[in-house]
Amino acid sequence: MSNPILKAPDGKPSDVERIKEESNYLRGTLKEVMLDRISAGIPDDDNRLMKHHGSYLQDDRDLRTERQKQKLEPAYQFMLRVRLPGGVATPAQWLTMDQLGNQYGNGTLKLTTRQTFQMHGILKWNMKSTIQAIHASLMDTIAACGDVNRNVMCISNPYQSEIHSEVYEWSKKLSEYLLPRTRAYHEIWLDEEKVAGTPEADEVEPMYGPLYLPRKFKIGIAVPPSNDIDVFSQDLGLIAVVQDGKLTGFNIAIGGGMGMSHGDKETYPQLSKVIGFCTPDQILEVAEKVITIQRDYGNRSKRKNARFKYTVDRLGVENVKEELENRLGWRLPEARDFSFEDNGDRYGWVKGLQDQWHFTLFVEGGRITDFENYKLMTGLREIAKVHTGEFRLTANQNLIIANVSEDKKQEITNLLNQYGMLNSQNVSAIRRNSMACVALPTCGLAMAEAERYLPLLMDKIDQIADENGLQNEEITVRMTGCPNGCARHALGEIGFIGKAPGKYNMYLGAAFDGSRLSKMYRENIGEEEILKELKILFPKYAKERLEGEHFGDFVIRSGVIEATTDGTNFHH
Ligand code: SRM
Ligand code: SF4
Repeated sequence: MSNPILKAPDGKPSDVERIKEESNYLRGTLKEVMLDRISAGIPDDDNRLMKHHGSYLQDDRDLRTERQKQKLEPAYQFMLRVRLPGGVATPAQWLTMDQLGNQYGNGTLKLTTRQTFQMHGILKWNMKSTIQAIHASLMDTIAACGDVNRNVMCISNPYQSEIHSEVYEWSKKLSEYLLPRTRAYHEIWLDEEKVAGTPEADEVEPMYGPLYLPRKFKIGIAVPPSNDIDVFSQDLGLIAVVQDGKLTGFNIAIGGGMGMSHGDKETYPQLSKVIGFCTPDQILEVAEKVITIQRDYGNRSKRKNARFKYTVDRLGVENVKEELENRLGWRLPEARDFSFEDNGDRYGWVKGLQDQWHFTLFVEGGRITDFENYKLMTGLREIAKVHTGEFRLTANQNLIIANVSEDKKQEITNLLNQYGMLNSQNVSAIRRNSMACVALPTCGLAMAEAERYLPLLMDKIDQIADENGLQNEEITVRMTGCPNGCARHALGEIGFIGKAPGKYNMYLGAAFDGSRLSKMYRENIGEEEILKELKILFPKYAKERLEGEHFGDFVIRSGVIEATTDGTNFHH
C-alpha cells in the first residue's frame, strides 16, 4: 500500500514532459532531422530527446559574435558522452575514442567527473558514424544524458583493488538493468529495423513508463575509506560494506545533488542521507524501487525542483524510506558503520593484487589532447598500443593505467617518461586536488570560464601556498562556470562558481572527505580579490591549524565561515 500522504506536486507539466510524451519513446523526428543538410543544428524538441541518446547540440561560443556579425547560423556541433559504468575502458576502446576524437571531434577527449569520455565538436553529418564506431567498440552512449539513470559511478582507486572488481561488476549490472528499453537508439543510430505494431507502454518501458523520469538520476558506489566518487552527491549513493575482504552489502543513501540557480533559494545542493542497508543481490531491486518513487512523486512541472533531492526533502526522508519498504515488501536493515578519509585520487604507481601495478595520472581539467609542450594524447595512445590491462577514468577527471603486469611496468614507465607524464605529476598537492568543469567555449550554460581558467589561477594559488609552506597540503579546489555544479563545486574545500565573465562566488568549508557542503564566503569577486582572500586565509591556516586539520574544517573552527549542516541551510 502506498503512503496516502505522498503526493506529486500539482501544476502544469513542463514542456519537456510534453516532448517526451509525444516522442514515441525518444524517437521524435531525430532520424529525419539528422539527415537534413540545410542546417547543422536540429530543432529544440529533438535536441531534448537527443540527450537521452547521450548527446547535446552546442555551438562554439568563442565564434558566436563573429558568426552573428556575418549573419551565419551559430557554429553548431554536438557533444557526445559515452556510457561507461565505473569508468573502465579497454586499451582497444581507448584507441577507438582517441581515433574518433581526432577524426570527428575537436582533437580532444574530456574525461568527465562521472568517469566517462566526452567528445566535443562533432558535426551533425558525422554523428551516426561516430556512434556506430563506439558501438563497434562495445560501448554506447545510451542514457548518458537525459531524464533517466546516468552513468553509474564506482570507486576506481587502485589501493582497494581487492574489492574493485566486485563493486565494478555491480556498477555494470546497475547500469544495464536501469537502461531505457526503447529501441529508439538502435533504430536511429544503428539502423535497426522498426518492429511493426504498437506495443503497450509497459511492454516498452516497464520501469520508466512513457514519460521517463522528471529529471536526471545518478547512482554511485563508494568503498570506504575512499569517497572518490562523492557518494553523498548522488541521487542514490551506495556505500560498500566490506568484511574480511568480502563485499557483504551496501549502505543506501538517498537524495543528493549539487545543482542550484543563482538567487533562487528554492534550489540548493544537498547531500544524501543514509537510510539503511541491503545485500548485494538486493541492490538492483532497491535501485529500481527508488527510481519508481522519483518517477511517481518527482516534480514534473518545475524542472528546477525536479531532482530526487527535492522529492526527498518535500516528502520527508522517513516517508520515502517507508514507501521504499512498501514497494520492496521488506524492511531495510540498519545501516552499518563506515567512515571516509578523502574524496580525491592518489597518484603514481601502486601495487595491487596478483602483482599487478596501477599508475594514477593527474590530468588537469580532465582534458586529453596534444598541448604545445606536452603530447599527452599521443603518449596515451602509445601506452594503449602496448597496455594489456585496462584504463580507469576517475571521478576526479584523472586516469588510471590499471592492471599493468610486472614485465610491462618498465615499458609503460618509459612511455610515461618519454611523453612528459611522469614530470607532469610534480605539481602541488592543491593542484592535484583541483577540478574544473568544461564551461566555455562549448557549454551553453557557462557564465564564466572554468577548465580553461583554473590552471592559470592555480599558478597564482600555488605561489601563495608556497609562501606559506602549504605546497604539500591536500586542499580540494573546485571550479564551475555556473551553479549547476558539474565539478561538484559545493564539495570543494575552496569552491568557485561562475557568475559572469571573470567573476565568481567563492565558497569555503566543505569537508575533505565529501561529507559536508561549503557555504558562500564572498560574492561576485574577480581574480585580484580571490588572491587577496587567500593571502589572508592561507597564512592563518598555516599558523593556527591543529595537527592534521583539513582546511575545510579549519575555516569553520576558526570562525571564518559557518558550517552548512544541511542543503536546506546552504544559503543561510
Ligand atoms: Fe553536468 C548540464 C557537463 C557532471 C550537474 N553538464 C551539463 C551540460 C550538459 C550543459 C547543458 O545542459 O547544456 C554540460 C556540458 C558541457 C560541455 O560542453 O561538455 C555538463 N556535467 C558535465 C561534465 C562533462 C563536467 C566535467 O567537466 O566533467 C560532467 C559529465 C558527467 C558525466 O559523464 O555524466 C558533468 N553535472 C555533472 C555533475 C557531477 C556529478 O554528476 O557527479 C553534476 C552535479 C551533480 C548533480 O547532478 O546534482 C552536474 N550538469 C549538471 C546540471 C544541474 C542539474 C541539477 O538538477 O541540479 C546541469 C543542468 C541541467 O541539467 O539542467 C548540467
Ligand atoms: Fe556547464 Fe555549468 Fe556544468 Fe560547468 S557547471 S559544465 S558551466 S553546466
